[in-house]
Amino acid sequence: MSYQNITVEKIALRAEVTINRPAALNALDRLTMDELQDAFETLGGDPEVRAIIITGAGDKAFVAGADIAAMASMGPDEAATFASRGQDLGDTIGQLQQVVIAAVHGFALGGGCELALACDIIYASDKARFGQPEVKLGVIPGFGGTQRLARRVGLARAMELITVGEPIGAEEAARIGLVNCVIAGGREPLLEHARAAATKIAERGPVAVGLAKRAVRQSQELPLDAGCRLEGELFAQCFQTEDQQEGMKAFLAKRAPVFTGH
Ligand code: CO8
Repeated sequence: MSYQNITVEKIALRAEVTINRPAALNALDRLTMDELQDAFETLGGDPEVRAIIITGAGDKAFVAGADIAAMASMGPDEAATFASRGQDLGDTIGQLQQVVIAAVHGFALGGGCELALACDIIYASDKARFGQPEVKLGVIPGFGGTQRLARRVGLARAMELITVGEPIGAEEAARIGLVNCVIAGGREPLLEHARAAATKIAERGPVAVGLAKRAVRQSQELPLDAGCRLEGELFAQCFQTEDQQEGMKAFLAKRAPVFTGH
């Protein structure tokens, strides 16, 4: 997989996607969005990839937002197309069987914060800063931020972040539940933490991980009873798999399971 603005590396059942436009603080332009869409669709169909990490290159930013230079001359139609690129990418990440981990070091602003919010797990370095500053530019979040931020941190916090537009640091982001945890020491220790989690996920039953992700995500939109019914159906589906047989046999035989994803 060869791209201009991103790199994709596959190592031992996990993949790392790195947004690589450090001169523009990894801002998302059309090409970068298209490359991300292609990369996630391709990785989604790859049985050799069981967990995916997304991060930003360089020491300053995960992603400093959608590319303001590219957006400046857009009219409403072009803006709608651009936003739907972002929405499609968020949907793709949510629908992948693999868990997607955002490893955020430096700025995650606007579309960058929204990209992280579309992921399943967010780890932050102590130098991470999160924000939705769109109102400072006379626009609103367009990549799911008004929806996913409120669902993750609650209405009050989301309303403040989106209407005041000031960024928050990593510790505050952890305190309000925007990120899973904060890793001290900068980008490398953050990536090591994300890789360790991805490696553990890759050792689990891949069908089970995918169904668990679906159960958690899909039930966010459902009443409790419907969510529990969905969980029951997906739980039963696990019992059609070789991995269920293998996982339980291995436990009873006191050995490590070998999951194949079937
Ligand atoms: N877009 C384009 N270029 C950017 C962006 C950006 N979002 N952010 C930074 N850059 C560029 C700067 O223009 C600068 O370029 P140059 O060196 O050529 O002048 C370079 O990156 C370095 O940036 P700074 O010199 O500004 O670095 P500082 O350390 O002084 O400041 C900041 C860092 C605070 C991050 C600052 O760059 C900043 O405020 N950036 C803009 C942040 C922002 O407003 N983001 C939100 C954008 S709007 C948005 O994301 C809407 C999403 C909805 C649609 C999504 C659909 C996909």
